[in-house]
Amino acid sequence: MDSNRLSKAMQTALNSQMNKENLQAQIYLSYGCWADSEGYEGISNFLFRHSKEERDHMMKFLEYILKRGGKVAVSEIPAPSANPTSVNDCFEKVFKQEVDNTKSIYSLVKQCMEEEDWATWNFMQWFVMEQTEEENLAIELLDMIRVAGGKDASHSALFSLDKRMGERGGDARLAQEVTTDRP
Ligand code: OFO
Repeated sequence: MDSNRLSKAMQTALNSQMNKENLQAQIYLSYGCWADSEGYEGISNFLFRHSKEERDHMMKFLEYILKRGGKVAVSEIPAPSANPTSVNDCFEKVFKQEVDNTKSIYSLVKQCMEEEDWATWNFMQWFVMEQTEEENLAIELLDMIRVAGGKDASHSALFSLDKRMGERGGDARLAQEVTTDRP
């Protein structure tokens, strides 16, 4: 008897989003290494923490697929996109990535509605809220770099910004609440 409560198309879409979250984690990891090698310890720390949050998102998808009796397909992760060329570029890239991920989440929600898969629709609402928080966070980063002088930010402005980033607590509130034990 087939106990898989996900349609084939939904299972594929959830797996694809799961792997996308994993790619997001790799991208933040890679940017974190870039920031550290440029001497921005605070920004690097922020990006590493965010990488961990993206991995938790991946686990959240993984556990949901299993819970619904579906099959998880962990795929290879493409190489992360090119490293940033500056802090300004880094924050712009973070913003674009988050907006791109929001589009994927919305498309999954649309699919839930079309299939009338209300369990998955309900599960996806957490991600809708989370993406709003992550976009807000990315906008905040863009504001911070704009105030620091954008592309032409001075060394001392970047130094202060890095220090502030190092002093920040966790990132998005919802993401902090997720752990692999408590997805
Ligand atoms: Fe997974 O939240 Fe950002 O992308």
